[in-house]
Amino acid sequence: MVDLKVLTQAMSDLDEDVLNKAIDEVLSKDDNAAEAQEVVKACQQGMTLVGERYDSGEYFIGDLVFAGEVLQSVMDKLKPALSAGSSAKGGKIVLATVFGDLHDIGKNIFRSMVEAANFEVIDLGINVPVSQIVDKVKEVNPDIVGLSGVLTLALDSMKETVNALNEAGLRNSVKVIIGGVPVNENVCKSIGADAFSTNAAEGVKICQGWVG
Ligand code: B12
Repeated sequence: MVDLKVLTQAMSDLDEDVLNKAIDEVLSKDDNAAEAQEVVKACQQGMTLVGERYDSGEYFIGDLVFAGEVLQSVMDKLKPALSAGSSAKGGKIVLATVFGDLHDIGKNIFRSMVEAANFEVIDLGINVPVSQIVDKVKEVNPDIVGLSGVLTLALDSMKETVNALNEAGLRNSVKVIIGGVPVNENVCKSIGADAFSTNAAEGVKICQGWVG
């Protein structure tokens, strides 16, 4: 097992060499799906430290953008190992970072993990207008709509999206899951979503439960 504390620190330090070495070690092993999941968790904790170093003034915007790229490349490398752990058939998800919000690191982690669980993901990107999400749901008839956001104002966009799905008569044909730092049970209820998660792996489990 790779040292997860070292990985968390390496993510926090944006040290690609250490990260790549550890990931190569995981990928060189057979039956590595569980360890790959642990690596994702460790890197996510490292990302929280990156956020703290930004808040304290040690890191700047450029470091945050770079951190997002590093984490995405970790996810890309680990994807084959993560998918090897899942043989169950997934469903179809329309996924978006909601209107007004440009943060997509968490959305992309969720996308990588849910794709690894054999779901088909139609990722609409960031800052996605409500009407675009509704139109895509009409067009592709997904099982699930996943809404991501980390800004407080993203919660309003999530609510507007759920309302618009209702008005378009589509709400009962999809499950809605919301994710990102500001979501919690109360928010989930007030938005009218079916589930929430601040953890991508847990979100994947919820989605798997829905498509059975
Ligand atoms: C990285 C970052 C940025 C990067 C974003 C790069 C990118 N490509 O995403 C950049 C530099 C561009 C940025 C910009 C801004 N940011 Co910023 N940013 C952050 C930071 C440091 C980390 C966020 C992050 O990526 N976390 C790591 C990911 C992995 O966590 P996550 O998103 O929660 O995702 C996990 C789960 O929630 C879940 N999940 C996520 N989505 C989904 C979806 C589904 C369906 C499911 C099931 C699960 C799920 O899975 C993920 C993995 O487990 C936070 C501070 C912090 N400490 O959090 C501030 C923060 C979010 N930013 C903030 C702000 C204010 C801004 C700016 C407005 C700054 C400015 N003045 O310009 C702009 C935003 C512009 C906009 N309209 O969006 C504030 C938000 C305050 C608020 N309450 O609204 C924060 C909290 C910083 C702060 N302390 O003030 N930011």
